[in-house]
Amino acid sequence: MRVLAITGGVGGAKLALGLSKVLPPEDLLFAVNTGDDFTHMGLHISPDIDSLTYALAEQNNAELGWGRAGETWHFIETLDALGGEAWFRLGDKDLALHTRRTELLRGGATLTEATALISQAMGIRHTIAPMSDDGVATIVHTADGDLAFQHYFVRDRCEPAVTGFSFQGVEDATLNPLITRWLADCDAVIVCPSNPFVSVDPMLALGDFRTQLSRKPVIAVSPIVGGLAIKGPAAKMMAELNVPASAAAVADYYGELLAGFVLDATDADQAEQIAGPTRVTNTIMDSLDARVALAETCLEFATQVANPRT
Ligand code: FO1
Repeated sequence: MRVLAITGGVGGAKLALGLSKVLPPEDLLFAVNTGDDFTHMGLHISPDIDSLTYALAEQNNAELGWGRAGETWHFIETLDALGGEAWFRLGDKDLALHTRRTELLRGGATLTEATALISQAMGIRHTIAPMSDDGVATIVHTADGDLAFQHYFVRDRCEPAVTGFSFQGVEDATLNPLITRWLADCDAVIVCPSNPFVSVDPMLALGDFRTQLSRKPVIAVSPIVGGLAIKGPAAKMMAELNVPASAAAVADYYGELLAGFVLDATDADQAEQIAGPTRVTNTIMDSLDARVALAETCLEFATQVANPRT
């Protein structure tokens, strides 16, 4: 089965690793959000590409939930001592990745090409496709004004109450042709358990991606379990947007995009509230085995719902 996996940062990257253990590179492409990207200290930072890269290389920093394992912080601590901007913590090894990506981009490589070279250097066989090689910047609208994503997420620790989001540049950005080509002849699409608003929506806003997706069986895994996001501000955002922080509300939010929805056993009682096929299983990916088991369940479920959508 050929699959397109749509993912953002940390939560989605866990399932991504599970899928990479079950499907070979010729049957699995990752489409990853780049709305979190920004230029910081002159470096092009792509946080969700970083999270997916480190996850697939099994080098992710499990304690932090982002960044690289076995990190040291001499650069950022020295920068801080010199009065530099240290709110966005760049580990010493992580800094090398951002430097290498920036160098490649300055040399004329696309983000897709730079990502492929870095993936190769890290021994990753699967292809990571940035959602676009054009710049798209997620803007967080809050009661106190607009914030660049990393200012909201890291500098202000997701504290401001959100009123909405916009994706600067999305109207002029082109969906990565790698994704368009893959989608044309893949069998199913899996939306990994990422934040619907700031990890998945930026992609769905690109070009005719929604239309392309409507021709394929799309299943999503709930990023909300027991009213909480496994990681990140999704539940808080939902409360601030007056959307119940529940698995059923996420299914409802995605609406007719989905042919099926996977939710955690904790929320089994919500399954009957959800229109369309559901699969109740363990979605807490606290081990590699759990990541692989959920990946296998998703593939099985995708096969089950993969009737051609008229
Ligand atoms: N997240 C934090 O909460 N604090 C940080 O200092 C931080 C630094 C950082 C550096 C590189 C990188 O790729 C990601 C980093 N993140 C940090 C995570 C990042 O803000 C989020 O992973 C995404 O933007 C949301 O998924």
